[in-house]
Amino acid sequence: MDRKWWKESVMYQVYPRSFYDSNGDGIGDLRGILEKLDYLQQLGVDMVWLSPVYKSPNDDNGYDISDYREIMPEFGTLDDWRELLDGMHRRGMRLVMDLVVNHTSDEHPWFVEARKGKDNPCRDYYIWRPGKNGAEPNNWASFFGGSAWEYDPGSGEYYLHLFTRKQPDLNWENPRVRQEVYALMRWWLDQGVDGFRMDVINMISKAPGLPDAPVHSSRRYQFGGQHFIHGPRLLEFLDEMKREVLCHYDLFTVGETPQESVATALELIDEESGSLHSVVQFEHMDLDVQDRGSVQRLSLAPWKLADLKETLDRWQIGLQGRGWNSLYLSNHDQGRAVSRFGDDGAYRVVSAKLLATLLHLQQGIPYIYQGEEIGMTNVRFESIEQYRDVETLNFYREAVEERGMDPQAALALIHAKGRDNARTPMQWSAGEQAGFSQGTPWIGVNPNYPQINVEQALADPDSIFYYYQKLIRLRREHPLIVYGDYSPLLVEHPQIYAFRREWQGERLLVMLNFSRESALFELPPDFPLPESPARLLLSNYPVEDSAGLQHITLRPYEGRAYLMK
Ligand code: TEU
Ligand code: CA
Repeated sequence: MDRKWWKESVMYQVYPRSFYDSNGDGIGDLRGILEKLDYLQQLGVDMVWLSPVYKSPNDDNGYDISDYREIMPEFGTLDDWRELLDGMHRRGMRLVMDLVVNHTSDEHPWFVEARKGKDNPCRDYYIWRPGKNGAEPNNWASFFGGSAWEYDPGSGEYYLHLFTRKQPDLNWENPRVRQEVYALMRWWLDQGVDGFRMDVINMISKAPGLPDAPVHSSRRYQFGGQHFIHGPRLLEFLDEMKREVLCHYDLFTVGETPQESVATALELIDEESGSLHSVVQFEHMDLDVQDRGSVQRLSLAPWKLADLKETLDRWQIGLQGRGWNSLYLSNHDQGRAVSRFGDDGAYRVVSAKLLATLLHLQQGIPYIYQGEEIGMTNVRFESIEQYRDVETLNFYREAVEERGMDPQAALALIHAKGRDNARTPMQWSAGEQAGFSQGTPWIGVNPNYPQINVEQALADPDSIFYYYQKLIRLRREHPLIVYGDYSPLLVEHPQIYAFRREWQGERLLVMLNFSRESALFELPPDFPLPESPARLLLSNYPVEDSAGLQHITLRPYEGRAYLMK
């Protein structure tokens, strides 16, 4: 495995709309991020992934782009963006932009043209089909409810949209579309961008004939993923993108790839033959979903530690020596990590630190989602009117109004899994609107902001923020943490997640108690004892005992890391 700058990096994801509002219109913006760069530098992050900032009608909060070379007016201007990029570079940080090219907005000029008629030159930039037996061309469901097809009366045909009807899928079979995408990628790279996070990039190749999906639910529309996830020409398209664009720049590329397995992901990111550097995989994000094959993410089943260990260990071992993991427990599409995988009540602080320890001491790039570094939690708005996310609003309408689900039951699922959990404003202080805006924020602030905010965190030496800062610093000081081989320990233990890292004679022993009860860590008999006493590198509790490693009683959500030769 070659040493690379991106392998040694920690990623911070900014969701601009909710990060910091510099002009009091209630919407986060680029100048707001610029004002907070010193905060990010203090945390110590190396790369910043910016969720989309391009011109958009915001049907899906920027993941519906109407001009790839313009900044969304409410976020600012291209000059603001250039100032932000320059501010990051001057602080030794790199900027990763969000590349959304599986689909555009229906207000993109390409689609406005395409919709004018069947012989418009832009018509086959998108995927149009006549209906079948008076209905949609096939039975695919959209991720955001209803059919994946929208009827266009003007031409009497339907167009495909895997997401909302305002996000028409681009037709990657059309070489002109691919060249347009490569040109816009070069345009941003020539502005100085250091990488791309590629939105659902494994969905760009659809099966020929767009066949029906098998009926596996009583729903009218079925999940058609087998016909558009990791499709027949995906590798060809990405290989062409690599030849045409990626190999000409020193950049980091990560594909957002739902439903990829270790084996299929390696086709995309194998260091020898792949086209991308890493993928954001979803297996651990599906551990608490009722029907894992379904399109409906908003369902709830309790997750089990054994499954989390099995899943993440499989990705650690499966990619080892061949590809590079992206390590995350939350982002703008998921509930808050401490609420979902930790304990956002009595053990919020220690469990948030425990989760950070897991992500930052495995092999891969750790992702910090804005607010995760201060232990921000899920929100529980009382009424659906307080929610903004199109996925949530469509789910609520379909579940309650069409399927008769009890509104409280629907809200309970939204409280647990809704994407707005991650999109309430960043909590900067205990002041008005959590210091996010002088105006009225586009979405309500989480009522716990007086207790959970950056100002409090920076004033508390024992805060989650400083624990993240220490983790990031340790990664910089110990190549063992970045490059060390991974081996799981205590695989069967019901409470403890433990593993070992090894590199050039050094070893790191990590033990994490994922439970509210204490747990006894016992060193496996075949674990080679260190020649010299192990050194406690990090812990989320004060640790007095200097007893050996053989038997350690871990307190609720206690995590420790020992360094040894
Ligand atoms: O998310 C795609 C994605 O993760 C879906 O496969 C997921 O199942 C979906 O969010 C429904 O739960 C990316 C972006 O991260 C997301 O914000 C966008 O809404 C989506 O693509 C469309 O661009
Ligand atoms: Ca603003």
